[in-house]
Amino acid sequence: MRILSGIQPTSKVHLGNYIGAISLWEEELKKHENATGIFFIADYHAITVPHDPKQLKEAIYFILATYLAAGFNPKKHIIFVQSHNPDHTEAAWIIQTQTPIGWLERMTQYKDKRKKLKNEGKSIPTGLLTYPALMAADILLYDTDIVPVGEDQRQHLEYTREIAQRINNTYGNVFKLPTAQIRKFGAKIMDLSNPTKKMSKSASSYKGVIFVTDSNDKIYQKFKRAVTDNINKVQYNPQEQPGISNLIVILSLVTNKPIENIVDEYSHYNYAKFKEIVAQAVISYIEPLRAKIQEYLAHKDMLETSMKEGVTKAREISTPKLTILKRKLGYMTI
Ligand code: AQP
Repeated sequence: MRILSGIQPTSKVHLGNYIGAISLWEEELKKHENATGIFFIADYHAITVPHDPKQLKEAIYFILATYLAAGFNPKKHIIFVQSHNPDHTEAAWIIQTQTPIGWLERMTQYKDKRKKLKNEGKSIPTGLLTYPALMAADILLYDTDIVPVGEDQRQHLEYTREIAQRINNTYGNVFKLPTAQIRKFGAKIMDLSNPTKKMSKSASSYKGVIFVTDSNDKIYQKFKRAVTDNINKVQYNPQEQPGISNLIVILSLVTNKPIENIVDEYSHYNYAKFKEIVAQAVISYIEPLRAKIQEYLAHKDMLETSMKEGVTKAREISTPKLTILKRKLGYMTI
């Protein structure tokens, strides 16, 4: 049983990435005791939008330090940097050639990011369109069973299954079909200052984005200014009270209490007091994690050794799979 997922080093990890994705990886590993976790740093995905080369390396170290701080053991699991394994880009090329272009053009994330770049007067990188083919390669090369992700990746996972099926139908069985694992609550943590928008690394302002590196005071201030409504009742009602409902979901995930219990406990609180409770709970959740990340970042030599060992283990799985794919397509493999 293999559980695979990744994060792009486009900037620091935010609360949405952490409680929407990383904590779900932990839960999945707990559920499937003998599973191998394959967790990578999706650095080739990070250049599908304009990026700063000076910051890429630091962001890669940061994501790796976050994985280790979250408790994923690199001796037991496989933790590596995507660009260290060329099998991904090679398989992605083949997968792209088998993908009807309309399948990629209809992807919501492509349409949203394209619109944003256009509005900023920037050109649209082709990689933004072909990104899902690379993501399919990331997953399919490892005979992955489960892919724990946030809601925004659902469509890419559906495409991954469709293209795997299409290649299997055309060339014979090559790929295992993976299953997406998406949270019922918390699959889409919203921006605190704009609760109808996803909390995102590429937000135009970070007023409503909680980074795991934010100081306690900054976290407190961001929650204090979180946008709510004038209904003035703490209740779970995402349509009419997206801000308060988002805070309820966040509190539920960081305290591991069901939504109903949170609502029962706090329904009589005023918003200012409730925001304080959520801020304190998030600070208690993030503080130890932030300290561990800093400890790992102080030992870059150790992080580099871990990356090297991780990619060796990754290639033991991905290279034979790529060879099978190439043979099925009629290539000579030597
Ligand atoms: N707001 C979110 N709520 C829940 N899950 C989320 N994820 C991202 N945002 C939220 C999940 O985190 C994992 C890693 O995401 P990613 O780094 O691949 O990039 P992304 O999905 O595109 O996230 P961002 O932060 O919005 O990055 P940018 O702005 O660079 O695009 C994924 O499992 C994702 O679903």
